[in-house]
Amino acid sequence: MIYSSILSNEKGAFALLIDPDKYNISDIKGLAERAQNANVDIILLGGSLTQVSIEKTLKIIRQRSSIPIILFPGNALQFTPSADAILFLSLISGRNPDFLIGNHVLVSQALHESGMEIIPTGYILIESGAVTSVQYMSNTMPIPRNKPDIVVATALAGQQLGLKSIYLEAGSGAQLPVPNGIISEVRKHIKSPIIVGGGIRTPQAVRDARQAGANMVVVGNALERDAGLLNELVAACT
Ligand code: 1GP
Repeated sequence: MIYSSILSNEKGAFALLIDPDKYNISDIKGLAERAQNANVDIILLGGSLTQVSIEKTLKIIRQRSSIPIILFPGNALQFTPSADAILFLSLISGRNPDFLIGNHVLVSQALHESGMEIIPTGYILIESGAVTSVQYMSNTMPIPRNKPDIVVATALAGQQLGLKSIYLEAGSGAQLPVPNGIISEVRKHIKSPIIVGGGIRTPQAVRDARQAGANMVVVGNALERDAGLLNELVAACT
């Protein structure tokens, strides 16, 4: 089980986010091999808006690496039964029913039949500068970055609803990552694993997120720009 073996582990987990639309096929092959050699813990697959097939991308990754692949779907169209697990995201910082229950209903039967591991996750968007793709596509308002009390209350409500992890999200390519103060406040109140991503570009930012209490740190955009950063980013996630 990915949840118990990786996500709730005391050791930090490093997740590489692959948005299929951001790479060409030969880049995906190279990145998967690089991730395998760098001991990346998890590959997250998905994006706010994907035109390229998730299934096709997943198969290419599988040919080059044995790293568990978790779906990180922007919507129900991104479901494919061949992944190892799915972050079943409820966008609890927002008030858009499509991302709280609508997409879930659309995919529930196929997900049930797949037998895939499901990781119910409270997805919390934090304001990070400019409007992000996830904010625009989900038509939800992120929580202001100077309101840790609202983030904590939202995370607590997610835990009380039975969600098994909390994802603090600044948005892909965010100008500013989730503030460390917010991560540490949530950590004080939440027993569930905390995933942090969005705008993390340096080993120091990975270390900061871990020290503040993140169980898993997600990086995508920085590696789209320079895949050569991968080894040092993974090494920082201890
Ligand atoms: C986005 O949290 C992820 O959903 C990763 O963000 O692409 O900015 O690393 P970046």
